[in-house]
Amino acid sequence: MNRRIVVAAVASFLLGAPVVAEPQGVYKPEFKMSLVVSEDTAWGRAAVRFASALRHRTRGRIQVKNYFGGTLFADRQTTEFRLLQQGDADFAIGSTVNWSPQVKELNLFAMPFLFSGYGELDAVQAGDPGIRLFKLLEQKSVVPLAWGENGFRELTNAKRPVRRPEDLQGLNVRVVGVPIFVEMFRVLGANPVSMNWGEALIALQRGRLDGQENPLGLIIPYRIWAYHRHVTLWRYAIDPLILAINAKTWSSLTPEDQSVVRAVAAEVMGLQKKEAREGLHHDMALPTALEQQYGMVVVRLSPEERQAFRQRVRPVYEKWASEIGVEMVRRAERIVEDSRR
Ligand code: X2X
Repeated sequence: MNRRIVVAAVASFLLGAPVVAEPQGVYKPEFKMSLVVSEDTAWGRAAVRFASALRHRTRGRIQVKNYFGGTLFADRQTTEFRLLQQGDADFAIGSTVNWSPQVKELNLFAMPFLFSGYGELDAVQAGDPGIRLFKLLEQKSVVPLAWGENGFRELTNAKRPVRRPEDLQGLNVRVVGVPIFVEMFRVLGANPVSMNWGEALIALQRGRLDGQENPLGLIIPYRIWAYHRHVTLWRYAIDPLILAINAKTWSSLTPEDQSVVRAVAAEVMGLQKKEAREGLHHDMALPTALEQQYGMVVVRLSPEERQAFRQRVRPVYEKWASEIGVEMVRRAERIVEDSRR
């Protein structure tokens, strides 16, 4: 071979763009993020922070677009997980309630009156049940990145203060369309109505719902106080969030970008959890703000009153212990007990 050609080939090998260095990830222009709620919640704000921190830290390589208010799913919010599995959503910050039809073990958090404090929840998430749940998601083509929190689900209604199971008799209560909630409200004597959150907001405005159940953090941004005067703090179920990514999208990222995504997810969701748990409205505790600024009547249950509800829904609890897997439920119960001591 002509010497000049060899030199030129070597030079181009050394200088040419493709071989100089491993190219940094070049990705599709938009990664889709699914959310059921608006950006006006701790949950939604986390998505805004996540997108902007990722853009920054990857110098624009990863551009996440947030689809708030369930705009990515044409169907029920209980199919959000499928969207993520199929890659129609690259990311989602989803509620374990909404994902429980596809991952039935996630019903653990909806087990009535199992959790009453955050310490117990953290211990369960950090322990075997939490680790196993994350593995189960991975087996379903979804890579979980971090836990977050919607919060303890409380009850609001337009009719009367609810202190005893009897007080729920005959109330139309909107619930997410998952069986465990429907069964619980039936056992309590209410008429559970399943609908998407978006539909629930319209039904609320039209005065069609006597009651609904959601964490306190959603009552102000969604003006639930304008339709329901009463709120019962009963902590009947906890609603963790999970920030997760579709497995194919995940493997399309360079190892460096995967580490950035993991780190940003942990930071942002740590902050989200903190914000949700602080439960403040302009420096005021949410129950106080709901009472003093929004005119709600807040019912705080005594341990005995809470126990009465717990007793009533026991058959539902037992049924779901076997659906979820008795071993995981008993393990969670033990961790809860231990962390209360
Ligand atoms: O639909 C609800 O109630 C909400 C917003 O809390 C969930 O997505 C589970």
